[in-house]
Amino acid sequence: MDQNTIKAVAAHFAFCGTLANIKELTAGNINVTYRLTYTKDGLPHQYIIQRINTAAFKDPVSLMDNVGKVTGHIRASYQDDGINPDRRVLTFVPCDNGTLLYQDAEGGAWRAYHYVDGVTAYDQIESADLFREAGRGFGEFQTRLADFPAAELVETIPGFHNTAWRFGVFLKAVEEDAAGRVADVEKDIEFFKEREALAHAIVSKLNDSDLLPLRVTHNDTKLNNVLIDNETGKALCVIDLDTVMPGSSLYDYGDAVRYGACTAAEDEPDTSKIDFDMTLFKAFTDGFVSATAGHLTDTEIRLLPLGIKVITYELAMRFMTDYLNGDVYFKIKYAEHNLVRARSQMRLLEVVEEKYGEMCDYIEKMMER
Ligand code: GN1
Ligand code: MG
Repeated sequence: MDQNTIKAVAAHFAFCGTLANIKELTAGNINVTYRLTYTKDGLPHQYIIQRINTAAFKDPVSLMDNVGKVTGHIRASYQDDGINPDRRVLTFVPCDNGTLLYQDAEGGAWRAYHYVDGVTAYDQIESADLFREAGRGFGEFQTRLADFPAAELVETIPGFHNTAWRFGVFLKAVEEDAAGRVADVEKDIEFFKEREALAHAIVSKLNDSDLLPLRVTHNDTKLNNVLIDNETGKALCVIDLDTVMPGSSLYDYGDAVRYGACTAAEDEPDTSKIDFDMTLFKAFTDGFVSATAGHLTDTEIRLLPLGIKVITYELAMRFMTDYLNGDVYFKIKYAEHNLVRARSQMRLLEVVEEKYGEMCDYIEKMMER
């Protein structure tokens, strides 16, 4: 997007000072993100401005309504505990229509928030301690939202972690073969069909609230969505709140471990580099379970490793579905990017399957303690 477009959009938000710099941040697969630096009286003020992908998020008004409510709830919860919330929760900037959402003449949907300084959003794990902190951060996020009235939230992407529904969408993509790619990936398609049971493993239990309650969850717990304080090494703030909606704690836990305990990038083309680090698994589990203490049921804790398997299966299948559909959902950096992503997650799932028993043993021992 050209700088003049960004400048024109930025003019609608209540930013402080004069715009001095625009930098695109490319980590996300869905929205388009820029960091803006303003200056006033020689001091910098930094903001993030994002164009919401309205192909993925069809109702940006409700989305920002969710985000406003959730951040308000978390802010109040820190204040009640006597903790300054400023670096603990995102602070959104209103625009000139008085809401948190600006819609441009072309239908683009924009929002902005204060950039949190002195923190790092890690793309890769650097130590077990860091991953334990990430676990604590995501666990605390869920705990702070435990008393949030779920009925007030709109489902921003209906069926987002309904793996059974996603399996149906995958089968439809195979049947339609929109991009003419099915013939080349028959074996990959079989991989998902053989494992269909995984598609139902969590959603079939989710209706039983004593076993697996529906909670307000984050639903996109990649490591770079928790900001770590550079000085203390502690998890400070959970970001990317677009998919906060009713869900299962197993998906939040599972998605974070899927991403963080893997020894290679999510889109690593050389699948021989893909392994699953049990030390990191243990560290994250300790952090997450300690920060959700008293909130998770015994069944949820016992099923945590299932969350890793199911979300890895789900994401591999989503990448494969998008490949079959002709790359219409995830941003891609090269032609076969979605296929590479799918195969890397499929390899990861195989490794997770091998280590599954060991993970369950760890959880059982943890529960005896
Ligand atoms: C997308 O854009 P980002 O990185 O926040 C996707 C997640 C996937 C992730 C995989 C709304 O998240 O579900 O796990 O890519 N978000 C959406 O990298 O589909
Ligand atoms: Mg996201």
